[in-house]
Formats: sequence, structure tokens, C-alpha cells
Amino acid sequence: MAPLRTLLATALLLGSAVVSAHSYHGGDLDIGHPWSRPLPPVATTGVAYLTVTNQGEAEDVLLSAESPVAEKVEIHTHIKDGDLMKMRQLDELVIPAGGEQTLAPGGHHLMLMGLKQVPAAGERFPLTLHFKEAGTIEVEVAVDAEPTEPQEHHQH
Ligand SMILES: [Cu+2]
Repeated sequence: MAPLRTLLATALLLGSAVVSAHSYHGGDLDIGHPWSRPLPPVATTGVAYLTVTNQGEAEDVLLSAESPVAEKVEIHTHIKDGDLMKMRQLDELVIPAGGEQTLAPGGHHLMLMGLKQVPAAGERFPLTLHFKEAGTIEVEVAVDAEPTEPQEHHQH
């Protein structure tokens, strides 16, 4: 068992690493790497992905989201209907206590409906998340920033 001081130092190091890797914090929640694929200029909808980690001892709930680039933002999931993958809107998304929710291609995602402007590759656009417990968390969605790509790639 590592001494407490070592654990704390490790936690601080991890914390600063997370900041440089594009993440946000609010209440007991960490929002990891919000990203979106680049879209054609004529696109009317977009999709944003991120990871929500709940460090707390109570569940939290993503209630809604909004962005200045879209008329509205919906919480969506994919369901399998025969051989088809269909999108379905969710009223809310529960983040379990001590757990996480990953919004990623093929699963849960945030759907940007009625795009007012199409963010270009390499840009970031604001997204506001409303949680039941943690309240409002503002993040920036990086366009064309797949989580598996090396970070320095995006800072050129
Ligand atoms: Cu969708």
C-alpha cells in the first residue's frame, strides 16, 4: 500500500496531465476530451462525443445540453433494429456513482440539431452541459480530434 502522500502526488500529476489532454471539471464530474468529426459545409446536424466520469458517491444525471452553433442539442443513443442501427432520443443520461458514461461513435452521443454554423476542422466550439448535481459545465468540443490520436497532432 503506497503512503498517502505518494498517492496524493500521483493524483496531482494525473490531474495536470488530464488538463493538457483537454478535459473539464465540475462538482464530482470530469468531462474528458469532447470531440466531433469534421463536417461538410452544408451539414445541418452534427454529433459530439465525450466521456463523463463521476468521482462522487451519488449518481448524477445529464439533463440537457446546448451550443451556440446549433438550434438545439439532443441526447441520443443507438439501438439495433434488426440489421439497422437507429438513433433514439433520451430524456436524460445517468452517470453512475463512481462510474462513467462514454459518448462515442455507435453509442450514446450528443446530436447538434439545426446547425447555425459548421465548425471547421481544427476549430473548437462551445458546448454547455446541464447536470442534476454538478450543475452547468462549459466545455469546448474539438473538431477532428479523435481520442486515439496523439495530442500534439492537434496543437500545430
Ligand atoms: Cu443522433
